[in-house]
Amino acid sequence: MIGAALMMAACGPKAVVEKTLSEQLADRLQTLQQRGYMMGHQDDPFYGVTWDGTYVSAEPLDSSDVLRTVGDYPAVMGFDLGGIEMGDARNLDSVPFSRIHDELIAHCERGGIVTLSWHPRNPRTGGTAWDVTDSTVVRNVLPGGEQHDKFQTWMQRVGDFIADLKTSDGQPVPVIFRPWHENNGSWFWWGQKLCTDDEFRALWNMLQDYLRDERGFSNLLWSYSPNLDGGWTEERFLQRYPGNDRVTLIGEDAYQWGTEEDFKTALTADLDYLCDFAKRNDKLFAITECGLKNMPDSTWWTCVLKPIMDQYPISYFLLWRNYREEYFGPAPELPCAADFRQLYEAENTLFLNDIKDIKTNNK
Ligand code: BMA
Repeated sequence: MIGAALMMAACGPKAVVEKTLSEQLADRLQTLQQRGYMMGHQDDPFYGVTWDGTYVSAEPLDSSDVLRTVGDYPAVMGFDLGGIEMGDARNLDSVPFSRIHDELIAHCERGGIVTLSWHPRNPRTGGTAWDVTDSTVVRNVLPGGEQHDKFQTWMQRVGDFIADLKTSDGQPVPVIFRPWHENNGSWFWWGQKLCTDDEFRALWNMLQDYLRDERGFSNLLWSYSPNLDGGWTEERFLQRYPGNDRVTLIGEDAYQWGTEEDFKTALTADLDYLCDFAKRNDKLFAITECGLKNMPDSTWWTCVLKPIMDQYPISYFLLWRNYREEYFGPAPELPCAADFRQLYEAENTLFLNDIKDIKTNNK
């Protein structure tokens, strides 16, 4: 699906066609999608509903609420870089970056797939990513803006973290990279009402040009994921879409915050549009974040989410983190555990053991 990078062999008459790591990952995702959709979980190995492997110790506990519930790891693990831009030792959720580095590589080495998001601080006010008090932030980090130099340092720190993501044999780890997410909402400083469409695209391009071209990272598979909208039209979606040459996977973050009916209606409408867009444009599609906070409905996965997902070609869905007061995934102690086991048993839901025979290079 994705054009191969042509590389001439140093010697010999034949041209050797070699795919970049991100192209190989895209092929792997395509192949796996024939089997079903993968289950993903944010911050899976760091902490859970009843345990904490982050604050107590920087040492891995080899735990995971998904593993504890069904006996297998998620196929996809998500991690967040928020705080790396400040040079912090821990991310915005107190996970040491050294652990993020180690667990990300460990998951890749055990045959899993990894995705990185980034909730950078507000470079103008010093507040969090959610500080939307100033609508000139994006303009100011672009070239010529007051915060541009500072933001270059921030991008460099992201780049340095990515440069270190190598397996024990020195191979870079392929990563689904998902910056500037939920940009159609206005709760992040890069959101809909906080910058113009052109400013948003310039922000996307600046980061991508830096990481992809200047730093030369060909292991990043770029993912564009706005938030659940319920009313996508081609015109609306394309407003901020960075372009087919800049994106390999599209998706959206889809939480149920209101009623089940409203969620089902909105998600179905969105998947109708987005999956069609993905097909027409040769893109992968994923539900890049999702969940029902603290799971008041113990059959939500099999009665609400799964019946919808079953109707579409979806690469993966990623449940958000299991933090004590705010959890979106399963745990054996929760009433939703039985339902999650049913989800796990389904033929078309893929966990780590269902995907590890297909390697990134499809060997
Ligand atoms: C949000 C919440 C926050 C968290 C952030 C980054 O959705 O879970 O508590 O800090 O994601 O992980």
